Amino acid sequence: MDVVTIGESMILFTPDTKGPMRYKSKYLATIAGAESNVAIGLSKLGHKVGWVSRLGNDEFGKKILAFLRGEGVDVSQVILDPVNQTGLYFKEMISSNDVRVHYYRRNSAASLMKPTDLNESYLAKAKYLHISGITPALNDTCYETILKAIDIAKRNGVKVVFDPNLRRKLWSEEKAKKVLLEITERSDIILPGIDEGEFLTGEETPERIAKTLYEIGPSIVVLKLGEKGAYYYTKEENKYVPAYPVKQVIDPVGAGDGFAAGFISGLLDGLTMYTAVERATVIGSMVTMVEGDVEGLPDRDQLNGYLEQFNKIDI
Ligand code: KDG
Repeated sequence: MDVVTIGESMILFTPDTKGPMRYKSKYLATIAGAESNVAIGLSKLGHKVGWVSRLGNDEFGKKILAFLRGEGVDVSQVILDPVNQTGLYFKEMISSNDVRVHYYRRNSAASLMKPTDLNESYLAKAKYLHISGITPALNDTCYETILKAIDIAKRNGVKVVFDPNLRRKLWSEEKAKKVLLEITERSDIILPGIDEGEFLTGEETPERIAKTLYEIGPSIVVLKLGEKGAYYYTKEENKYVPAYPVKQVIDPVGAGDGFAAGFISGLLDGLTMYTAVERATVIGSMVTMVEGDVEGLPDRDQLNGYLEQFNKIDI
């Protein structure tokens, strides 16, 4: 595997029209989950990716499994839980700038992941382990699973890529900060949004946030700055990378996962740091122009086709 990622995927219900959900009766059912979004993004770009999780042994669990398999993600490590159900999530679109997320995932199958679920030899063979701050927020056993996965990665020279993905609905700020900093310390690469960077460091400018995170542990810090692009910080260099213009934001959820997929893909392809971050910003922006978490993730042809309009081929 090039990349192994661990986390919960859910059935995503989106009402057919914008407005408060209390007035909605028709929903589209698709699949979402930060880590599997990244897995799909990488697979579409031609990389070998495995997704580790638990799903309910129910119709929704089977739908998620079939979807990920169809997108070329290896699901051999997914455990089907006969007792606990697959989690659900609703995306209430009040407007394009006001998207509200509602979770129905307490005691879901994935929230009961535990360290013994991990297959050490499977993780050990990956080049990158991608994890996010959502999984440790789900449950203490999920937190322990993530710590064990990091231990396995460290022992086997697998690089840990961490997206803090702060989800305030899932835990207290105090606990989130403690755990996210603990994982930051043990990660090789961190990909926070600017707000998450501020939350973790107490700093305000991209330069100071990135430097502070770098000093905590990761050797590569890439800060996502939304429509302003990104800023990265490594031992060798630190630079701003501008974003490509977005015609119209249809649905911003999942952009960070597209960013992560683009960046990891760039590293796997041996791009320079600048160009890998550029690929990340491009894919992040492509995701925002399509409704759904994963539907805007491009394959190679779509990525190159999109870049051609900016006269830029192959980033
Ligand atoms: O990054 C997108 C995710 O937020 C979405 O897919 C749902 O995984 C999800 C979560 O826990 O918020």
